Amino acid sequence: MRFRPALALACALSVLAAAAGSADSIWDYQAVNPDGTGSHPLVGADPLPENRVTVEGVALAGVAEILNPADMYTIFIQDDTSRRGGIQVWSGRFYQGPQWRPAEYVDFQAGDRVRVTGLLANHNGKVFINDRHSGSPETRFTVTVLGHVGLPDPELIPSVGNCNFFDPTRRDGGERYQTRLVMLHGVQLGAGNWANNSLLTVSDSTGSVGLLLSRMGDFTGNPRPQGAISVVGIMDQEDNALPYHDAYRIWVKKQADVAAALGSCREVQSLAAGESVALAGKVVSRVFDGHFYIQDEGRAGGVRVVSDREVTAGDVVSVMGTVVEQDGEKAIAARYIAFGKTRAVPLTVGGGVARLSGSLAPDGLLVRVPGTAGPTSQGGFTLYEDSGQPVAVSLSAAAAPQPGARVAVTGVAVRRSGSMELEAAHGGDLRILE
Ligand SMILES: [Ca+2]
Repeated sequence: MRFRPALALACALSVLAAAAGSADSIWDYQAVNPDGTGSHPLVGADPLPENRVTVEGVALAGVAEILNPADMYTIFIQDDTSRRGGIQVWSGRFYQGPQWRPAEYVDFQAGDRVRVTGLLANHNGKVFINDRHSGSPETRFTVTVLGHVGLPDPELIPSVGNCNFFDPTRRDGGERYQTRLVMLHGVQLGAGNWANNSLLTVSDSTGSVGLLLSRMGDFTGNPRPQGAISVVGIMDQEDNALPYHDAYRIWVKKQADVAAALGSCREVQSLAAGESVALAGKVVSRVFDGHFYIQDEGRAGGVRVVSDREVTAGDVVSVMGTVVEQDGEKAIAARYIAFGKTRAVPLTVGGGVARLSGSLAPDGLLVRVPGTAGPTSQGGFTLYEDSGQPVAVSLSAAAAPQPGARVAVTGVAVRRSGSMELEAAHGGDLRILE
């Protein structure tokens, strides 16, 4: 057969294209089994050159912002080409001995775009890249700083109940946000020391989740926040027993990433300059050079935001920053702006939904209803509300609770054939009450 260079080139290109097209994303590497371990075939694969993966993204913290670089090296990488996916990279001095730190583990800053090539492994609910706890150069990962793009905008998590449970489909829950920069607004701080390396909790009406203060942070000696707070940090999981369904936490870098959570824009006017504050789900009204205005959706008030971020009238944003005075008015100098989301906390209907009708009926609304589990049925169960009335609950991806269990069901209230039903999306919508 005659050699046909054009065809050979075309074949080579198509092979290359196929290889490029099949390159998996960080999100693909993070896919989970029902027990929370990684399901990608390269997770835990033999330490061979062909089993190494290459990922790129933005470092969410600098080399000395989270763990002590004298003992550990870690990068939290967020996929900046997609709205989903992040991966941690980790090595410890203990396993590397006197070679610490190997030359491959270079310095980097928060906001640097990095490329890492290495081996995937499971770690307590995360698929990460590590050196397999070996000092061998063959298992080391390599890190390249590609440039500096700055931190991504955090993503507002609608409520604690959206991030404190395991959803293997990753449409919601901790896996949806894992190893990405996130914001929680309007949460209460639980018990525990306000100090570096302290693990606390934050909660709202939908549940609680961990809050880990960075070992290398500036929390020790700074005042413990009071009242409702807003936090920006890295969504993380550290569950030391299978199944890896629990122990989600927001890993916060600095005191400045925690602020008083305000409800309305107007509240800024009564605060002193220098206070850290946050507002969630506000509407951009007008944009000027170096600042813009946001207002409450109900138009109760508005406030200036000092920021060069590109926004457009009508954008919904959440803002965290410091109260300043500018041109004679109180404003927020933005440290973070989260785009396009608002808080979506279910309406708690303590007396039940079955009795509500007409203009009071919460048709199509997300509600949270406490009650007692009754008999299971095809695709769901009956909930006996505290009023004594039965309501059908449909579960698309969760097992029904034991009859007699005290539960709170979150779901969309829908009217079918004249009676109200609750449609729950996932296991996080079903909480057993103590
Ligand atoms: Ca996980």
